[in-house]
Amino acid sequence: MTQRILITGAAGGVGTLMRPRLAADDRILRLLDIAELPAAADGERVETIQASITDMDAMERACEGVDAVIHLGGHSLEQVWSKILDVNINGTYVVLEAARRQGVKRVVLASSNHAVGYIKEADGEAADYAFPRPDTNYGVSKAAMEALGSMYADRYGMDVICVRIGSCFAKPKDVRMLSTWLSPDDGARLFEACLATPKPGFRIVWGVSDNTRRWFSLDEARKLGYESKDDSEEFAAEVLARHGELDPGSYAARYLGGAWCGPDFNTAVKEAGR
Ligand code: 15L
Repeated sequence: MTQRILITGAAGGVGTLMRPRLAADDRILRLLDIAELPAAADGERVETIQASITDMDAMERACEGVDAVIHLGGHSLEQVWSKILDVNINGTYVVLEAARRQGVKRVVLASSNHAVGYIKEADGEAADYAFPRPDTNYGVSKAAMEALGSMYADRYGMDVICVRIGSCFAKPKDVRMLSTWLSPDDGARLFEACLATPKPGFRIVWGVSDNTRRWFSLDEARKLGYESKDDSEEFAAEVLARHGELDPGSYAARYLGGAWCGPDFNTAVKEAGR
């Protein structure tokens, strides 16, 4: 039977990387974004919708006939509170509520390491389900996303998996990302595991590759069937030659959320500059 998967934020960074990787013969990808999406290539089994995740009517229509939602939409960087509240927090509510109204049983939420950014490297491996320690307005929205997901799982019996994504890019861009990197192929493997695992209920898993420098648990992700095949170490020499070793006193070295925990990411300053 053909499966239909709705991907929100499909024109964004992670969405663009996942589009070709999540394609399958027995699957239609329904791609949604507020930005214009590249049209379907020859033979590509996609449907495109240009709409905001904050638009309940549009989201309800987008969820019609869908087997699962992968919610990647929203601001992917720090923003002033009003935008985070509207797009990331309310938008996630709308996605979950529209899915519930349309009887979609499974939602995979793109959470982030910034939901727990103030975890210290010195405290050892970052656990699955670590209590929220958001580092920014954006991080708060990811903690709220997880709380909303938990509520929809408990109250309505939906399967909701929150993936605390580290850094999903084609290659690690800096030294911190040698720990936090999620290769695009591993990202797709993890999303496939999230879609396939029977009756997961509510889960929070780390979205990182099995990097030599990883300090994140992969236990819960592995329980879903995720098997990482990539390791950022293959880029280590190149990244270190470009950036040098991290200063052990720096935010990037000390905190999970890296520089986002430091004064340059001061959200109050951002608010003042609105
Ligand atoms: C995130 O959550 C961001 O969306 C992404 O742009 C990266 O900065 C990533 O975290 C990270 O921490 O590297």
